[in-house]
Amino acid sequence: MRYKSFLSYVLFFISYVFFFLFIVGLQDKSSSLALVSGIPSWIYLVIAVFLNILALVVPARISKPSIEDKGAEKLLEAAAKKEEKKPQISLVARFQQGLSKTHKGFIGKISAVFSKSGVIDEKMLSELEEVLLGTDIGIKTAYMLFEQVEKKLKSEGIVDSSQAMEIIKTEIAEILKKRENPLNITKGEQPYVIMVTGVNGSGKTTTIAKLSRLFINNGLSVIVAAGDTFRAAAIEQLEHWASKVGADFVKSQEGADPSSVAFDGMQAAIARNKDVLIIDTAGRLHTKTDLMEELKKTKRVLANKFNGSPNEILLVLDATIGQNAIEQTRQFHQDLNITGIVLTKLDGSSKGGVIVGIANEFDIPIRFVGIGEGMDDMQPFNANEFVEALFLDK
Ligand SMILES: Nc1nc2c(ncn2[C@@H]2O[C@H](COP(=O)(O)OP(=O)(O)O)[C@@H](O)[C@H]2O)c(=O)[nH]1
Ligand SMILES: [Mg+2]
Repeated sequence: MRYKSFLSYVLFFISYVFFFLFIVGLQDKSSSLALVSGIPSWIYLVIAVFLNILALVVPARISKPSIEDKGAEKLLEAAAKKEEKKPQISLVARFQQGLSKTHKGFIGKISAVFSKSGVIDEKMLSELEEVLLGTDIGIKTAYMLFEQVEKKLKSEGIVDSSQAMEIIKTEIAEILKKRENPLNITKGEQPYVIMVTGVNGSGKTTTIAKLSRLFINNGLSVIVAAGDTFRAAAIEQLEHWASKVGADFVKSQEGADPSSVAFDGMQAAIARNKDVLIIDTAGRLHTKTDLMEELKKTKRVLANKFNGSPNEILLVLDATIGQNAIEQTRQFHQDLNITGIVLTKLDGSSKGGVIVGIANEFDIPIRFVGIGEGMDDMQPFNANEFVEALFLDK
């Protein structure tokens, strides 16, 4: 039991005892319940009122707010605190810092092979192959990358390991460049509609807040619709972020049909003349077909309203799950025809190499990368910047 509520109950109880004494004193001056004879009964009333006020005020002052069971609130407070504490460093430095774990977990493993001996030979090549297969880029991409690198090393007669590292860097950059295609939104006659999908916890809601902030900073007006109706906390979380970044907000009650929330969002976006509508969606496990059916329905409802809507179906992927993100992409893409990817939590992951596998296996633009929980911790994906930061040995 929490101290705060326990103390309130005790104080309320005592105040009612005094109130009772006041009533008794009014009716029967000689009652044995009057504790001290001669005390006017209004004194009891004063004490009762005083204790009542005390019950309301004192516990709030002496106990810190508890965040044990507050779901969304807990997440939000933690995120806000982290944002406050974050040192003010440049965007590039933050990006490099965000990728430092992946640098160690991916590039570090490759360079460890080369650093054993400066000269490239067959033994080293087979070690390189093995190491690549053990990274998060996925087997298919690992084989392809190895073959390309081996071919180049042999055809160019390269024996120096630092040159070999450059070749790997170039190959990775080539793969990533194909998926560099920033999301450019211009004000149009109808709202630009973005449906945000992904499994629970991948970072959808946070990404929506970051996107809204970015668009608003670019002079676009934004409205968000709380289409994840499975949990009340998810609706609250989005509402909080929307008001924080200055976006309009549309919601329905918990358990409502997500496609109807999307429809309401569309109506509101049109009525309020908003440039961008961003729709949050539920993300229970993608293996449950009903989730995909529901997402497809939302997509249909949007398309029925305007041809070509939704303009963008973003898939939010959590970099910490490594290779599983490749399988998630496959499943979501198969059902929904994903038009853009956001890779989040690169800052907390050494498995960010998966981005290379996703870029190689799917013809889907990587729109943004998330490098933290704060509102500015997301950047449009730029292959060169990404590769430079990834290979940076700090
Ligand atoms: N470190 C880090 N955490 C993130 C990032 N994006 C989201 N998160 C955190 O991941 C958790 C789940 O995010 P949320 O947006 O609620 O996921 P959703 O269930 O897909 O809507 C929250 O604690 C977020 O603060 C990121 O880029 N980096
Ligand atoms: Mg969410």
